[in-house]
Amino acid sequence: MPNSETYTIDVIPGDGIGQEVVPAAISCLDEVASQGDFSIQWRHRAWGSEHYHATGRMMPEDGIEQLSSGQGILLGAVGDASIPDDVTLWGLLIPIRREFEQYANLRPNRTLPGVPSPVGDKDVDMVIVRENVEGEYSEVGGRFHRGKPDEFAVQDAVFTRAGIERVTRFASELASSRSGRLVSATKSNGIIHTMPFWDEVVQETVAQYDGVSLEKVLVDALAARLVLKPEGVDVIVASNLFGDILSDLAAAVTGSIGIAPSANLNPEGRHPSLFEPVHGSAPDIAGQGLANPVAAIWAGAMMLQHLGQQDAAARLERAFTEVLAGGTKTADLGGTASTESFTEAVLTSLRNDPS
Ligand code: GGG
Repeated sequence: MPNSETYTIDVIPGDGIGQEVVPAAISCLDEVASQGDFSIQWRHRAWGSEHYHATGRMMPEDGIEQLSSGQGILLGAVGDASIPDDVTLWGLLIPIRREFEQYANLRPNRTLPGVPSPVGDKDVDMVIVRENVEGEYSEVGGRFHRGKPDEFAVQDAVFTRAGIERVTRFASELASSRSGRLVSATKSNGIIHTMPFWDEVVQETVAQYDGVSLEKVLVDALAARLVLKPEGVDVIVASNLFGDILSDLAAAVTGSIGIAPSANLNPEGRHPSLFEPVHGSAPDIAGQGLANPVAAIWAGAMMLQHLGQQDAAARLERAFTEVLAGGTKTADLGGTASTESFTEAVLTSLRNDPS
């Protein structure tokens, strides 16, 4: 993609610390853009829980239509104690993922210099590919006999052949560009319909990729392995729920959920993709300047990569890595830096990067 391009990006800081980490990411992205001779036109969307209290909706009725003309979306966090979590998530993030067919949720996890793992000296460099639009996150089901002693709830997971195939193709291509090793998270010993189907379709799909080996691992055993022996795990393909849980776990193993980014990709480029930190709104620390902006900045770097600005993405990753390695860290990593002072340090590092 040529330089001197202007990208139109929708920005939804959302709730809690989203309001703090997104401005931090924007200032780093603007800086790296000015150095790379491209620019970003931000379309600010004040959507989220405050919007819900004012209008009864997390985003306007035509929110998806408004976003559809942009080239990407940068999101902070959703979740507020005053609104049920299913309302916040299903009112904003999940419809965006689904309407824009962002079926591949890429979640990298890497040990960074200066960031110790809470479970000892680990050398982690893995990517979790989370199926992002179906599976356990399903609207099929219901609550019955409400308020009665025999009340019950049913939730049906929905797995489609096409859905499993496309995310597995994505993960296989990624594995092929890395070590060639792909792990599939399953639970086909206990979940007797959907998970054997998942295993079968994953296996058939991976077989089409020469040089990609497949290891099928029960998700509980995989969780233990990510804590005890994460070295050697490279690319993981997982269902919506398993991928969500494993990626928080992997983030914690590499030091903090405050450093984990994610890209919700529509790989065919028919719709905008969405970039966000893995973490949520963290109401316990919101508004205090304590939030770690690394995950949001790193998500911004993933957005640049997706837009074809590889050099700028690499500069940005180098900058926050250098700052962490130099010992400037927020409280979640045992440091004393505020969101603002950490971001200033990244901006200084960017300005001093001669390349
Ligand atoms: N950074 C976006 C955010 O707030 N995520 C919180 C969350 O609970 N997400 C659930 C999910 O990704 O399925």
